[in-house]
Amino acid sequence: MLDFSTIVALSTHPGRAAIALVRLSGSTAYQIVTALFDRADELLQRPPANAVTGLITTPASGQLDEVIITRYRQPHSYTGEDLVEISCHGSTYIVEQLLKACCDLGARPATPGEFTRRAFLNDKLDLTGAESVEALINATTAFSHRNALIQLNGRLYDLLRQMRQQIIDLYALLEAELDFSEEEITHTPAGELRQRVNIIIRSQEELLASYRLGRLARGAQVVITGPPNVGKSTLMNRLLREDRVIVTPESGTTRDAVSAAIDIQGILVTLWDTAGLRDTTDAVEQEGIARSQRAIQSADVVIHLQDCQAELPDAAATELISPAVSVLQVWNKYDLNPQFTVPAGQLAISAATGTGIEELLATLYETLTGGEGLPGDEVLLTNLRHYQLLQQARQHLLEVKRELSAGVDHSLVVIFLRDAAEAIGSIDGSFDIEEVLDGIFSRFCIGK
Ligand SMILES: Nc1nc2c(ncn2[C@@H]2O[C@H](COP(=O)(O)OP(=O)(O)OP(=O)(O)O)[C@@H](O)[C@H]2O)c(=O)[nH]1
Ligand SMILES: [Mg+2]
Repeated sequence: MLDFSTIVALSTHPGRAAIALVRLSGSTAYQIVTALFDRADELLQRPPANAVTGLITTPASGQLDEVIITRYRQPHSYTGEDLVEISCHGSTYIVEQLLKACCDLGARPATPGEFTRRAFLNDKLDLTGAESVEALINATTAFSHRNALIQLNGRLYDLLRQMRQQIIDLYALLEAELDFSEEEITHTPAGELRQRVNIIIRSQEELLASYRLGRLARGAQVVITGPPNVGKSTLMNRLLREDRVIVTPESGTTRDAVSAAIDIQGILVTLWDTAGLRDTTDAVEQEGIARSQRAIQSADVVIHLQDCQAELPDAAATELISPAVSVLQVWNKYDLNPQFTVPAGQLAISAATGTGIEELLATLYETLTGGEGLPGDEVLLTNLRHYQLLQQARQHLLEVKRELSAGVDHSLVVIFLRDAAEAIGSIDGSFDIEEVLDGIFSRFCIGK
């Protein structure tokens, strides 16, 4: 059951800070503030979205803080409900006392995402908008920020709406034709129907293909692997530009898979330094190697590092890497063997001196983006849920196409069209197809 009781939460980061923001949303939000705030009368008399400074006093703490309160009136608030934002000083004691006082007056602590969930339930945001808020909050690079903003601005929503409308128009047309015999109205030729379906499938495929780059908005996993002592940890430190992981002349120094993030031209890359792969009886090292193997299996790109002084190429890592993963073959310690002939399509570097590192970063970027680089301004699919639902919609339209080619009646075609429209509707949360169809049929004028 939906619970619309008044909720309260700290919206800024927990912990000591100059300012903290506490939000209250729901039908009793004004009442609660009235009980705590000395200038509540003025707050409620002024037009909404005006800030009022005053004192908060709670039964448990007495006078608590000087705060600034802004109130928003439903439906013109983030949640669509009466909403109050209290900016207090960012002391953990003040925040704790304020939250407690609100709860004593009948509010309950909000669950994660509940303010945005209410915004969705009150039609302030569609699902893609709600998800973009989360993506925007988590954006740490220019690329993830750009994608979240495009989605927040509703451009993905508009694209999906348009696609779904084309499907519904087709559905409405065929549904209407099913009700009439050949003599009563002229039926649309199958060739024309197929063409309309093809146009929609093409736009779906274009959007689906954008996921290849769009998924990078969530970041990428890059694993450094190779035999012991080839300089994996030295390379990790070089790429991070800090002395993060332990480097020694001993083999088997790194025992655990260690990760850290870097920004490569807007892509958040999580780098993994791993234990060198070799046969060992040491239990800790064996566990480290098992972790290396798991990291390799979930990698987007593997940097397979080898020592360019080695007599034989390393086979241990090669066996582990799935053919689906991109591998960069990189030869390290080039400073110790400058005569080394670099095989075509591979790289030679010196993690110790920095030679070849810029080239490695450029190659990494190129590999991650499939040589295309990051796009300028177009809408990309960044979310696996969206990708899967759009893929489902495409499958349904392929069935529509098959049915149309088989030339039988259209009773199955309308079912598949409906499924396709529902799959797309599930992306933005507007899956109530009946409502949309009501609107369409009311515009139809077929006289019966
Ligand atoms: N001359 C030279 N020495 C390097 C280079 N890269 C690493 N080394 C040295 O090689 C030794 C091993 O380096 P690590 O980075 O610990 O190697 P690793 O691959 O992490 O080794 P394990 O963790 O044991 O698997 C250290 O003494 C490094 O200083 C390089 O490019 N040139
Ligand atoms: Mg190491």
